[in-house]
Amino acid sequence: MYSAKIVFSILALSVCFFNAIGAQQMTGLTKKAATAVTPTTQTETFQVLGNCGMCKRTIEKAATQAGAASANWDVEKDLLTVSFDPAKTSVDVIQKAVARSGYDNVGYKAPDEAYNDLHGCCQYDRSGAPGSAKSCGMMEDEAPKN
Ligand SMILES: [Cu+2]
Repeated sequence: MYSAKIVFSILALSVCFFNAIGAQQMTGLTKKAATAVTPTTQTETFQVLGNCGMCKRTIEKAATQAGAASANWDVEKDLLTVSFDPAKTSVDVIQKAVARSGYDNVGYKAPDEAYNDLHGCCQYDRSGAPGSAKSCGMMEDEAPKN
């Protein structure tokens, strides 16, 4: 009789114990989920016309100066992929900056002065046909490295 009582109380105790652990794990999980939401990064890909490796550096520099955390321009596809914190910048701001550096893109057309200031081989075909003029593809190795 006596031992049965002990067994029962041990059982009851262990149930309480495991419930307590379960509750702790739950709160730990919800806390983690709440903090993980804070840093947001948005990634967008859009068309930017250009010719070569020199264009690539100018376009990517304009995008990062406009607040992009990372920028990668694909010379073959004429596509710029940017990732950024939407609290700090936007696709619109980045596209404007890229246009101001001389490169037509889906959002904005570059000012003529900016386009004319580009290196001769970087003066891409403005007709909009992607990849239509890779006139300085062979000069990529000679382009100045910054
Ligand atoms: Cu170029």
